[in-house]
Amino acid sequence: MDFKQLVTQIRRPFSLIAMAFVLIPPAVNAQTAPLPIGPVPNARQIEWYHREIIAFFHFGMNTFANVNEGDGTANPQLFNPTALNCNQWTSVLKGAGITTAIFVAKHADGFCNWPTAHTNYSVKNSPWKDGKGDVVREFTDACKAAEIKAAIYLGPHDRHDSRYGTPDYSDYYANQLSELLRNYGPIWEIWWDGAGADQITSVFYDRWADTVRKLQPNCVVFGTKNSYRYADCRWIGNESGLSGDPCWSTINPVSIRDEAAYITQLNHGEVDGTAYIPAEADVSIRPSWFYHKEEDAHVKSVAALWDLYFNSVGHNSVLLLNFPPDKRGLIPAIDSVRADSLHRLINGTFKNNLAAGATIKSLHPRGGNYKAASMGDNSESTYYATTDNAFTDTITFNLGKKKTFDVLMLQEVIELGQRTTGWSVDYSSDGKNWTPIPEATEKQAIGYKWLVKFKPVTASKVRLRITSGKACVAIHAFGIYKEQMATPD
Ligand code: IPT
Repeated sequence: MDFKQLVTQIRRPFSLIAMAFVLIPPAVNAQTAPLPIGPVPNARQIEWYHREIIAFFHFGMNTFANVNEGDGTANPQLFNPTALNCNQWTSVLKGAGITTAIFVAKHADGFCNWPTAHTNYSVKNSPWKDGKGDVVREFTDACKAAEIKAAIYLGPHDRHDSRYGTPDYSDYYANQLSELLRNYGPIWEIWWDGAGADQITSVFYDRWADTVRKLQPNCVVFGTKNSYRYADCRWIGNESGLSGDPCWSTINPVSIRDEAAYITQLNHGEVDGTAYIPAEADVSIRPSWFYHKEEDAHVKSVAALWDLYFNSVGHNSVLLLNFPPDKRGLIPAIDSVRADSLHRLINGTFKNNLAAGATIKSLHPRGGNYKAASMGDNSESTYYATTDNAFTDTITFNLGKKKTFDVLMLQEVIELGQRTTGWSVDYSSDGKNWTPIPEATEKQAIGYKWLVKFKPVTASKVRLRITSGKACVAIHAFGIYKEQMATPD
């Protein structure tokens, strides 16, 4: 606190006690960290947010039956990939810069991609590798070799198993969970699809969650419907990868439980939601979840993937992008090329923050370690904050010279809760006349990351105005960029 601020404080009609507080501890106050507000993420969620994009692999009997929702009667003899190679899957992910992958071990048709001891409806009764194969093993081994985190989808819904919905099914599923979580190394996430799973009550999930927590304490839970109490992350309310604007990390858990009535809440979160359960936005790079040859011409374009990235990762969510392996057991080249291009677009664009090195002025700096320069320093641990009683701020970046940009990026300090509830960005070249960026005006949420793209603008000054918040401002990063594709490695 400088002298001028001190005088302003003292002039206010505060009580003597407040005045004494102002006079005595400012030096201490300036150095302490802001306190968290509202629900905050657990360690699993913090790590989850940092993955940004997770790959999904839908592969199984449906691939061979050429359907998306098998009825559970397809003959295991159909399952016969000719060239399955999970190292090829992980090399696609390497090219795409994706560090985590979820494999569908069992979809709702009930066919198991590993030789489980608990049903005959699995790869062990298929011609593939004479029934000696194990796709989960090949997947987890390939992930390990490529330093990719391996995760599992084990469909709660099962159209094959006659025990479905009964207490015996609870045993069956728990036994399968144990196999998968005990025998294949670290499993980073478990995906509890709500599709068709209404008969799976919370009694089932209490038991299954217990199994997950005992066997893999750090495993992230994608929870839906009756697994809502265990959810580390939630469904986004559509299968198009589109997170709402705003998209709060907080939500009331019943909105997850009773999803049909709360699709909007899933999509946007709830600003005063009582739990921190951010959204994982699932979408396929093709129209369907499983591979169909006729969709080869409909793989999402790079432009569509770029939009998707802004609407998911750029809306405070994690993007869960599905790459369906084909009947050979390989990711088709076209999908791989698109993913690689998306990666180059992300890398090319975000490698050069045009606001780095700017001279920054703000209205309410907290001082101490919470320097404005922290917003552009690429450090994980530093951030800018305002004084405790300043819930708004105007932060002006003087770029030193005119620069052209068409993308902006904001990050809050998620460990401190989602604080900002209103913000706008505008630009100027004389520091007097400010032009708003319409796409970045009267926005609400920031959270882990908020991205906006717009027609290129040229300016020497950019201003971030935090117009409302639940507590003092804590911004981890601010960046402006010019969209561009990095050249192939
Ligand atoms: C939908 C489920 O109802 C939801 O809980 C979640 O699992 C989601 O799938 C995943 O995409 S059902 C789908 C047909 C919209």
